[in-house]
Amino acid sequence: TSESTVDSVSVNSEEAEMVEAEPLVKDLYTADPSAHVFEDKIYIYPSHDFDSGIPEDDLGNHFNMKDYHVYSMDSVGGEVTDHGVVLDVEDVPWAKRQMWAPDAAEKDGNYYLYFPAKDKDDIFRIGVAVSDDPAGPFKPEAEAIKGSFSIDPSVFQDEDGSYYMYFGGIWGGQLQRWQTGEFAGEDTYPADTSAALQPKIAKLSEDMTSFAEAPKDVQILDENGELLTNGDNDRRFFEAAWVHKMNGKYYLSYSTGDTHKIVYATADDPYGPFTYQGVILNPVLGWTNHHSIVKYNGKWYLFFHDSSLSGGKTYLRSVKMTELKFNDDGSIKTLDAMVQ
Ligand code: FUB
Repeated sequence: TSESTVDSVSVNSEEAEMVEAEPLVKDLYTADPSAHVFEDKIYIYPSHDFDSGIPEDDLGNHFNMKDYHVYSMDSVGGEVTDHGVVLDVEDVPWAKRQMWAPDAAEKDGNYYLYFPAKDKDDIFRIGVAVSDDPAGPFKPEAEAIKGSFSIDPSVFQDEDGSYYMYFGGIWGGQLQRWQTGEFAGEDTYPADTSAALQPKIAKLSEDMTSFAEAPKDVQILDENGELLTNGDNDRRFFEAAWVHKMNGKYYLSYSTGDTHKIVYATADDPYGPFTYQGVILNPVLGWTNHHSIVKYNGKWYLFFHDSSLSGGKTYLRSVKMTELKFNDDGSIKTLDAMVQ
């Protein structure tokens, strides 16, 4: 196994390419990087980690973030500009705490920052804030997106001009509490041999600030066309859904959570069904693994995080980037991030 593992690893890491990447930001802790190319620059929309003193637990209460910064780069390897605080939880009327992994999208010269946070009842919802500048600051809508729940929104713009939000996360992300469509007071999960909980998809409305449809399940199938099961911890969805499109194929990548990998599945339609393909990134230093994938100047890049700068503290992470490579058949080459 690789020295970067924090738990058991079922993939053969001899097949993985080792990458050495420096933190892009060293004066703050940053995580969950959602990268986009806007106005010919790379913009990164990460979580902003800090030590709030809350002890670690399985619900992620130690991830107690309260604001977002935006970063930009004019070129790969170039200077990283910090655009400062672009949204603070104090300025979001409906939100109470835990500003987790955000994403951004552009439409008609406006920029939309999508973010999860717990509301006054400690239920995760997804909000949106708007700016005419990709670097913000962003003005939040007064209410969370109607019908939204759980965490980790990512917005994919298809070639036909449609925008879709993928979202959801189990354990602390509360997706397991929405199985009936209503918020349940306690956690229940499917049996290990039953279908796993799926990420959600909802098409966005023309104005980008609401869902145009009720969220639907995104099915992830195994090689036999069966839904991945809840007990298949090495492959089933946990959190951090991201979609990119290459050569007409939709690639859904996500974190397997308690097995700490970024894996992917492919489909011919944004709604799926997706078929599991393999591992993109083996476990990194720290419990969480969260990424984005973006094309810039003809090359694909993986943005990810690890806890190397904080010496392994899971709630103090740093964003990194590396080139992502594909095989001729469109499959993705597996990476291992070196522990530094
Ligand atoms: O950063 C807080 C949470 O940790 C994110 O929302 C998850 O994806 C995980 O990275």
